[in-house]
Amino acid sequence: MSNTRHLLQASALVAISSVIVYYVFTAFFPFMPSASVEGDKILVLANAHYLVISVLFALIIVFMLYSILVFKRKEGDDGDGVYMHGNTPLEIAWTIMPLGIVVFFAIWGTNLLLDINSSAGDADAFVVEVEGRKWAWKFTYPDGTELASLVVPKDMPVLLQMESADIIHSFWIPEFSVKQDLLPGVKKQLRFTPNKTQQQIIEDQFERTGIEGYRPLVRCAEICGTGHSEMYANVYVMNSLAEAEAEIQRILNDIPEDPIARGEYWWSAEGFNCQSCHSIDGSDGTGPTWLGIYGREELLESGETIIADDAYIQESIYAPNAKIVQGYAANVMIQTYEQEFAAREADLAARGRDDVVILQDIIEFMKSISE
Ligand code: HEC
Ligand SMILES: [Cu+2]
Repeated sequence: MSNTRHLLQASALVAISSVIVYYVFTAFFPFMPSASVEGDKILVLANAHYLVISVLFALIIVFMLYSILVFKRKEGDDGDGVYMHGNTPLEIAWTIMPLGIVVFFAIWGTNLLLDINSSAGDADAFVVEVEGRKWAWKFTYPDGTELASLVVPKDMPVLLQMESADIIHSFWIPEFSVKQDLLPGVKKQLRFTPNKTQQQIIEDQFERTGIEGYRPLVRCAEICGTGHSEMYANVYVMNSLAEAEAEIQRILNDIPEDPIARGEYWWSAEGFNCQSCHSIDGSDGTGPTWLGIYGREELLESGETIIADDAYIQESIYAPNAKIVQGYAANVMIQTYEQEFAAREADLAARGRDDVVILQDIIEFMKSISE
């Protein structure tokens, strides 16, 4: 067989293998379906990477196997191989081509990053202030409402003004593809334009994984301590700005009527995420379990014991460092709940719900799991 025939044959095999490798890659490692304008652009770039990776993989494997199988030593052939010193055109080609590809991707990637981080649309953006802390997210909306969930409109640029209250956290919603670290004392921005509603995101995921009950979440992508895996928040993508504003009001007002259930709501990730440190099933966490807490005899760091009554619980929440439970650390629990409860109660009172006292709800809930 002539050299040209070999080359043509091997090239055809590379082409076929590339396609197969690409399909196997994308079947085994499918991308998260994108739900933002930025995510769509990033997916095109990521897909191009997959393509190049597939061709390179096929190129190496096919030429290697082809050489091993086709140029195998024939029976009785004891001669030396052809002596080759090098092949200058080939060497130039395999230097220039990869360099070209890498430079091409570098330019593409840089432009995309500049485009995604561009502040050009900020004037029309829906601005949300984000605070990350151990271990919860807090979102403050343009009208001042504070919530533990992120609500954004579809087809409108969203600008997040983000800061951490304690250590480094990282804001990540996988379906929007963008991610940004939050640093204490530094405002960081993150921009994205959602182009799918929450319902569409859920349907996409169901189609991809067959798993029911998926919901889009903000996650923390920086290992930030024991409660790291509990540091999440619900994401609601609404059809329009008006719907987003209505949804913020709905979430704010949509709290359980029964004080015990409401106490549990405040404990959960939708409320103040006390659950990231306090269990209600008796298991130990960063803080003591709430199971059986009401009326419990607590041994304090000071060596005293105290009965957990209303006054002690109130002090433990509003001034966490006043008394430290033995075996637990001071300065871990958030110190600002008094103000945060007051702010939430004011938001509720402004909408006619002046009956809600968060501290009382929490105590009622604690009593209900202390029988
Ligand atoms: C970042 C972790 C963390 C979060 C979040 C947190 N706590 Fe705590 N909490 C602690 C730690 C640690 C202690 C034990 C040290 C101490 O006594 O301050 C504690 C102690 C307490 C105690 C006293 C417990 C006892 O057994 O005597 C109460 C009550 C309490 N927390 C309520 C809350 C409430 C209510 C919330 C949510 C609004 C909350 N905590 C959120 C870490 C946390
Ligand atoms: Cu975190």
